[in-house]
Amino acid sequence: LLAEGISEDVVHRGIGAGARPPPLVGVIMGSHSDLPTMQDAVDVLRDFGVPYEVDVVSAHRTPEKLMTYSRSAVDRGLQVIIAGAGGAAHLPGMVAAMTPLPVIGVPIKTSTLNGQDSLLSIVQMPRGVPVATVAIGNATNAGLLAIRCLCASRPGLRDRMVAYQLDMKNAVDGISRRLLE
Ligand code: RP5
Repeated sequence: LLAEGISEDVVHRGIGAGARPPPLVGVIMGSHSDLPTMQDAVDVLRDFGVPYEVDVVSAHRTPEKLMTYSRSAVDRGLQVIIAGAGGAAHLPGMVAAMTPLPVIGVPIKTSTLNGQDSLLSIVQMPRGVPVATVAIGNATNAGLLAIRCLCASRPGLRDRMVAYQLDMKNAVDGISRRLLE
């Protein structure tokens, strides 16, 4: 990944590597070209102090890697997977088919169809194989939703989410006050 121009800051794997805790959230994407969008999910996880890993896994170009990644996710300690893909965006659905973990899909905006293709590919899953789909390009919400999944059994993390929500409320209140002045 580093050779492909993805910063060391983003590649945060360290599975059992000592200093860093093992990742709880896996952030994957179909192509390096998805990183500018997916970086927002990474930023949210980092801001909340949630250990994560980042990798490029393509349903079409690296199908064997997709299978290995999905099948090993539970044993590696992952609890949520965020998967971004564009166009014929099969990645999130294929991952969901091969793991019991919650999968959050991020439809990447495309130049030809503005991401409508990605959205429909990801959201129209068959009954029994859910993918939680966020809005086109909204990897921030994917990060926040992953944290909300983890919140159920982590009171400290839940407190941070409540603080985040309060910050948003205060920001809106501040704007309203200024408008009324
Ligand atoms: C998808 O194809 C990727 O998720 C990406 O959004 C899209 C285009 O990939 P590149 O041709 O830019 O590598 O699989």
